Amino acid sequence: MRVKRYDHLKTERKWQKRWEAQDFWQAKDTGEKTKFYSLVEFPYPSGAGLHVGHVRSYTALDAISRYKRMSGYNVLYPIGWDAFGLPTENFAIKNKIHPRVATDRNIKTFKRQLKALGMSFDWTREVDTTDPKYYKWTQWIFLQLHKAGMAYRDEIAINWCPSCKTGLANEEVIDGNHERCGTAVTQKLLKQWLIRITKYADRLIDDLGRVDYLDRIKIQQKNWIGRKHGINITYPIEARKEQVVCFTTRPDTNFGATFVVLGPEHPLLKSQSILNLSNDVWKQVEEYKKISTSKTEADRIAEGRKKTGIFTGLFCTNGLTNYRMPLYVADFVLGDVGTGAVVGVPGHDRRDFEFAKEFGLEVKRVVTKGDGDEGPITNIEQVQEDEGKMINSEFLNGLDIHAATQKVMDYMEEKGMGKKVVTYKLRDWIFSRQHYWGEPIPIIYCEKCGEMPVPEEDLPVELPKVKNYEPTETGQSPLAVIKKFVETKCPKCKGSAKRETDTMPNWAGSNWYFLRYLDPKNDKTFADRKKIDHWMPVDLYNGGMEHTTLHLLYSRFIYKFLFDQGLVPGPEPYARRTSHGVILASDGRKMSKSFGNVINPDDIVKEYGADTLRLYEMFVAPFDQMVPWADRGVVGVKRFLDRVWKFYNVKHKELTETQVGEERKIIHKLIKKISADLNDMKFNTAVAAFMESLNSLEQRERLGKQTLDTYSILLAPFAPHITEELWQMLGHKESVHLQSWPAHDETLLKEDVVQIIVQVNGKMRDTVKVAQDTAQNDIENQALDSPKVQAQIAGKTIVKTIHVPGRIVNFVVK
Ligand code: ANZ
Ligand code: ZN
Repeated sequence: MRVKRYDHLKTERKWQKRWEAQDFWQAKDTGEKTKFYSLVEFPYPSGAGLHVGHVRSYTALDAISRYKRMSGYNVLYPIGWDAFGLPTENFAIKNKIHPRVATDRNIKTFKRQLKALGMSFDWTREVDTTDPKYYKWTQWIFLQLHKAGMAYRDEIAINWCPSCKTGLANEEVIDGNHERCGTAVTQKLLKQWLIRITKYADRLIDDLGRVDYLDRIKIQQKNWIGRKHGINITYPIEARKEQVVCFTTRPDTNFGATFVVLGPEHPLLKSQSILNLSNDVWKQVEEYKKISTSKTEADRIAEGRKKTGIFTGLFCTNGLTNYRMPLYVADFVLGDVGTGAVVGVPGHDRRDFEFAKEFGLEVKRVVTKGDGDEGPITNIEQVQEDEGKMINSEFLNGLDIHAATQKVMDYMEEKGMGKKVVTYKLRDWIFSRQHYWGEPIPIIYCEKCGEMPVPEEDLPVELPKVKNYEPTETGQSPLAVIKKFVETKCPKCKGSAKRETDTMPNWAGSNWYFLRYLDPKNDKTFADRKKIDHWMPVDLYNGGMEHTTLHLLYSRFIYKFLFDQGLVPGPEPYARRTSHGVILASDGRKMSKSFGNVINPDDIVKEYGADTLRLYEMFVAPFDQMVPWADRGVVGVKRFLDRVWKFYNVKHKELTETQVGEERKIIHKLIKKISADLNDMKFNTAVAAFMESLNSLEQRERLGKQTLDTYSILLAPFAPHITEELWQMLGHKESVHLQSWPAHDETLLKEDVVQIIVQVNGKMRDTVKVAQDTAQNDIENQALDSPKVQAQIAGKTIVKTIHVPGRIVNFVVK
C-alpha cells in the first residue's frame, strides 16, 4: 500500500506556528496545579550558533516538561541569553562590529534554531543578561554584597591571561591555561574586587546533603572547596627568636620529619634582618624569589620536576625527636597554601623525597604497609603516601595512620607544639575583569569620601556606547579611557569623583537568572517575593559538568547570600541537578571549527527534521555519557519515524472500537516503561521501547483506536511535531500536547505464564511452565511427562493426584 511521504519541513513549521500563536507553553504564576520548575543552563549566544550539545540538554528537559504538563503540573520551562563575555568582545574587536550588534545578531540565530526544534519554552519570560533592565539587578546584588562586607578590594597577584588581557578566577584556569582561549596564564599584581565566597565554604559543602545532585557533581564541588583537617605545628629556630609554623594533614609522620621549607613568599623572608640571614644567603634568596614569581603554580608543585632551593644556614628543632631540621627556601612550597611553610617528611611524601635526594637529606621510614617491608626507603617508588601502620615513632607505634594522626595532634596541642586547624582550597572569588563587555561595577571613588557605592536609585550604571573597546596593555579596563564614563559626581559630597572601570565576570549575570525568569519585567525589585516563593526551588536543573565548580558553585553561593538577606525562601536554589554527556564529533574529537568536524543542527533539521534530531540525541546513549556523533544513527531514527508514519497511515482507517488482550498489554507495558524512564532520565531505553512496541503492534491484524491514541500521546514529548500530525489524523481536534498522560493498569501486566511445582509423594522433583488458562488435565499430563518424575514413579502406581491450581501437582505413588 502506498503512503504519502511525511513532509517534515512543512509539518514542523506548521505546528510550531500554531503552538506559538496559542501560547501553549506559558506558565502561570498562580493556580491549583502543583508547580514544576525545569531549568536548563541558558546558552551563551556565540557566533557559532547552537551546538548539538545544547540540543541534547534542551530536548531532554523539553521531554520532561511536556510529560509533566500532561501529568497535570504547572510547568515553567524558560530560556534566555547569558550574553556578556569575552568571546563576543574578541569577535567584535576582530570584525569591527559592536558587541551589542554582534550579540543581538547571535541571539536572533539561536532563537530561530531553538524554535525550529520545537522546544516548549515559555518565550514570554526570555531574559538577556546584557539588557540594562536585567543587569540593573546584577549590579544591585553586587551592592548588597558590598553593603554586607562581602565585596572588597585588594591588591593581589592574580591569574592573568596575556592574550585576553584580563584577570581570571582560579576556576577559569584549567591546567595552567585560560579555559576560554587556552593561553598559559601568568601572574600579575592588580587591585581587584573580590567576593568572600570562602565565608560560605562550610555551608557549600554541608548543604550538599540537602539536595539531589549526581554523586560526581557533589564530589567535584567538595574537592574544589577542599576542606582539610590538619594542624599548624610550630618549630622553633635554633639561635633565633622566630619560629616556623607549618600546616600539615599528616602529623602522624612527624617522627620522620627531617627538614623544613619556607616558600619564597614567606613573611620571614620579607627582609634579611628578620632571620638575620648572612649576606651571601640573602643574595641567593633574593635572586630565587625573583625567578619563582615567573613560574606558574602548577609548574612549581609538579612532581618529577627537578627540585631547587636554598639552605638558609639555620636549623629548626623537631619537638618529637629533637632532630635538627635544616631550614630551606624552595618554590615547591606555595605562598598562599596553608601557612606557606612545609615540614619535610621525605619517606612519605614524593615531593619531599625528591627534595631530600637533591640536597642529600635523611630519609626515615615511619609507616609500613604491614607486609613485612620495614626497610629503608631509597627510591621514589618506595615512598609510601597512603594507608599503613606506624613504626619508629615511639608512642605511635602499631597504630594505623588515622588513629596516629588523632593521637599525635592531641599530644601536640597538649604540649603547646601545635594547633588543630581546618583549611580550604577555595579562595575568595576574583570579581574584576578588565573588559568592556560586562556589567560595570557600581562603585565611585571620591578623594574626600573614599569608596562609595552608587545609590540604588541610580542603577543601572550603563555601559557607554563607544567605538573603541579594545583591552589595554596596562591591565586597565577599556572603560578607563572613556572620560564621559569615568568622570562623575560623588553621591555624598557631590564633588568630582571617578567611576570604577572594571566590569564583572560573566558568571555575575548567570548567578541569579533563574530568579529573573519568575518575574522578568519587574522594575521595582529583581523578582516579586510571592512569585519566588511559588516557584523556588528549581525542581530539575540540567547542565554541563564543566560548570560544576564555576556557575553551579557560584550560583549556590549567591543564593545562600540572598537567603541570609531574607530575600529568598530557602538555602539551596536547585533541588535536583543532572548533567548530560558531551557529544563528540564522529572522529571522537571535540567538535571544533578548526577540526572541521562540527555538526550544525540546522542541517539535520533540514534534511531529517527536528523530531529526528531530538529522538536521535535521546536514543544515542545513556543521557549522562559522552558519545560520538553517528550519521548512521540519525538515518536509523529517521527510518523509525517513517515507519511510525506509515503504520498510522495504514492502520488508522480500519481501527476497531476496543482494545483487546495482547494489544492492551503491549500498550500498558509501554505506558509504564516510558513514565519510569522519563522520571529516571533514561531516554535511550524509552526510545528503544517505542521501537520494540511498534514491531509488535505492526504484526497485529486489527488494532483498537485507543492503542494508536495512546502511542502518539506517549511519543509526543519526544517527537512533538509528527505526533501532533498523527493525532489529527486520528480525528482529534485538540492538540496532542494538551492530553492527559495515561496511567497503566498493573493487573494487565501480570505474566500469564505460571510455574507449577511437581512433587512425588510430597517431595519436589521438577517444575513445569504452562499458560495460565491451561486445563488441569493438560497440566497433570505435562507434569507426568517430566523425565525426573518418570524416574521416581517407575514401577509404582499412582494412587492419587493432588492439584493446587496455579501452584502444585503432587503424585502420590505406592
Ligand atoms: C607533612 C607531610 C607528610 C605532608 C606527609 C604530606 C605527607 P594534602 O596533601 O592534599 O593533604 N603543604 C602544606 N602547605 C603547603 C604549601 N604552602 N605548598 C605546598 N605544599 C604544602 O595537603 C596538605 C599537605 O600539603 C601538607 O601535609 C603539606 O605536606 C603540603 F607524609 O606535611 B604535608
Ligand atoms: Zn565624595
